[in-house]
Amino acid sequence: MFNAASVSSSSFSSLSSFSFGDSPLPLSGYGWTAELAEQFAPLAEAGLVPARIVRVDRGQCDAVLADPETGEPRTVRLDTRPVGDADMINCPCTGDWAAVDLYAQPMAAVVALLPRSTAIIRKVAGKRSDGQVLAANVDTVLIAASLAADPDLGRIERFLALAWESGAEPLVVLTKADLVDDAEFIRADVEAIAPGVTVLVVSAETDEGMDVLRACTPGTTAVIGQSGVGKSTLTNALAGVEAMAVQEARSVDQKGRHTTTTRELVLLPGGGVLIDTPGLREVGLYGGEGVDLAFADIAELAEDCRFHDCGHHTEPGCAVQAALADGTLPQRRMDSYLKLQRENEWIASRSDARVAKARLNKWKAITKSMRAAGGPVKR
Ligand SMILES: Nc1nc2c(ncn2[C@@H]2O[C@H](COP(=O)(O)OP(=O)(O)OP(=O)(O)O)[C@@H](O)[C@H]2O)c(=O)[nH]1
Ligand SMILES: [Mg+2]
Ligand SMILES: [Zn+2]
Repeated sequence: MFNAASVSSSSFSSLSSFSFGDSPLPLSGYGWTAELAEQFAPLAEAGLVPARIVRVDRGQCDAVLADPETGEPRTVRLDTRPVGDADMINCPCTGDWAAVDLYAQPMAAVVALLPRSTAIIRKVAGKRSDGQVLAANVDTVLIAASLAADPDLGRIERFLALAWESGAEPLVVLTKADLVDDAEFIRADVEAIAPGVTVLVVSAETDEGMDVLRACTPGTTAVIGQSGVGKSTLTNALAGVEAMAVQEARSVDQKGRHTTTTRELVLLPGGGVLIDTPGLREVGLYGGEGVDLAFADIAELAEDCRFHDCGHHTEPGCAVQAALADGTLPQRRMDSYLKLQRENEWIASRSDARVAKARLNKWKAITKSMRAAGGPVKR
């Protein structure tokens, strides 16, 4: 662990002469770029150093930064409390780029986060409408589903909407190919519900398809999916080390045991990093365009509807209804689309309500303080 207090101030004087614009960038293996360095420049001038968060715990995190003495990446423990009381969406998350104050007391601390290029955000479980960030600054969202069970197409569609919404590129990986004979059929079924998305068949057990997968994961990849589908096994296979604990062999129907409990970023030997995540039971959508991107086939059909604002119900000349009637668009997929769309509308209405309420509270606070000060209250 890095202990800021034990490092003499002279060793940090080299920081000012440490240019991230130079090549090679010390954290480039973790995704640091010249653009990020440019964005970070004012913070560097203020004496802060950049670090990538690899794991978050309560009030603290592990992050990788360039050792001020050697320039080599090293993992340090940081206090996240200075930024921790932000709302759930803005609090530090695995994959975030942080600005670190190495001299903070009682320990080195994250004092700011760089704006995220992408973020996987789901609605938290239950009736609340808050969002939770699963991973930040991700280039590829790897959706893992097991071939050992019947593919749950609706769930994969939901994951795809979540992935598209993040701004990253989705990739579907069907795992445990060694356990089935008809992987190709299942792959075709999944491909049909994932327009524009690559669907791979792999086995971490036999190494089938793993080379292709390796080639598909440059930059930052986040693995999401249900518990037990083999996310951590894939992570270990790609990382080439036992970075993550995997589930002990168990019967397939034994539910409710999650092996991975934290989101963790690991370095891949061929370049890039991978974020393993705990199994997702509830995957609520948090609004946005993700659904339309995941159902691009329906959007494309809708372009041929006679009416521009067709609701695809009983309108004459509806191309979507025609596709449902002739079977080119399965009713199951249409129902799935409508369900996710309704969910998004609910979230949107809740978010608007939340924003309106926040505004109202702010107004109340202002008028209250003005009254207290005896000033005029304008309406
Ligand atoms: N036969 C076979 N078993 C696999 C394969 N990949 C994973 N498994 C097994 O599937 C089980 C679950 O694997 P994990 O990697 O722990 O699953 P996970 O998705 O990380 O699960 P959570 O951390 O709970 O979300 C383990 O017993 C693995 O050994 C595979 O390619 N073939
Ligand atoms: Mg796991
Ligand atoms: Zn229509």
